[in-house]
Amino acid sequence: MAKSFTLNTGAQMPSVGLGTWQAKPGVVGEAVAFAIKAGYRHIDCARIYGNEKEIGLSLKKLFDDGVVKREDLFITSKLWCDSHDPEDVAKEIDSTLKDLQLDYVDLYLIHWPFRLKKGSSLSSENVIQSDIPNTWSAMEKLYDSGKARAVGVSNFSTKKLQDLLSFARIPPAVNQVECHPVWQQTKLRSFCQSNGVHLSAYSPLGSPGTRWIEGNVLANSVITEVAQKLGKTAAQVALRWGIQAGNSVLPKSTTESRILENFDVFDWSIPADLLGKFSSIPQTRLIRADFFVSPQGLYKSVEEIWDGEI
Ligand code: NDP
Ligand code: 1BO
Repeated sequence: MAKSFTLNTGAQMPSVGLGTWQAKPGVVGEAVAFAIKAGYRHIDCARIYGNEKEIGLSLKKLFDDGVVKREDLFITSKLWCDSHDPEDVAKEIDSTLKDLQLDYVDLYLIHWPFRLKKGSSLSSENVIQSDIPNTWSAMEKLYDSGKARAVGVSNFSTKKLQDLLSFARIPPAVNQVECHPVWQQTKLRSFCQSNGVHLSAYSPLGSPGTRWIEGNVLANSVITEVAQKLGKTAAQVALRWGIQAGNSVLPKSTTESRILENFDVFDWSIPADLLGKFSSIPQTRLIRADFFVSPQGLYKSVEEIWDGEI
């Protein structure tokens, strides 16, 4: 069930993609190769992750060795916050394509709806006013050029997505956001579904390796109880919940056994009686994006960042 989802472009997006944020140099290329040999066909990248060059080398070897064809893969990358100016949008995708050694990406996303001064670090003092209509227009040109076969956004609240849909010539195909059983995005998911925007779930395991995140999704008692009943791991249950909710899921791992485990989510499902239990889980956003917020800055609270969806 749901090995892929159909985007509003007509393209098929495989429902499980390998995440690559914090996948370290020296291991990310091996992880990508291992995942593709295990059957993954979707890799989630971003320029800011600093590892696209190594991923590109790995992809080239897989193509050269005949392991997989380019057209059978779904590759995503993202425009970083310091490159929202239209002239930078075109340059940034060219750098990504050069590093990934590709002619096109299957999906290119505005990574965050917030803008940083050119060349500056991710810190609230570097945040400047966004101009999403202007940036989106440059994204549409990438779609027109064929360098991005679909364009979309990431970390857009329902309000920001609604605003974008009101002026977009090409509607976003995807909104990639935090989503897992402890942050289910019920309102945003329903809005996405009604407007033909696919919700892609980042941190689908709750990002357990990220130091500054508070909370342990995989230890949640509903998830562990369902896992025990079904003879699956907590990670598999979290991923399967996401797919059954209609989301693609992007688990990151550079550990071979976990890469296999996270892909073993297709020939079983969570039955309706157990699925119902997920609605009782208290909800908490884990990636709050405090790094864009300061009392003296453009955005003064986390509530403001997410338009109250917190
Ligand atoms: P995940 O929820 O995918 O968790 C990744 C962590 O879980 C790693 O520490 C990994 O360790 C560990 N892990 C993986 N599989 C298992 C398993 N089966 N059991 C137990 N632990 C496991 O977090 P991410 O935050 O990385 O999100 C996934 C991807 O989503 C990112 O890599 C990125 O591609 C994307 N993303 C996008 C964002 C955006 O702003 N658009 C923000 C955040 C993420 P190990 O590798 O050691 O196995
Ligand atoms: C700041 C976190 C970005 C990961 O995609």
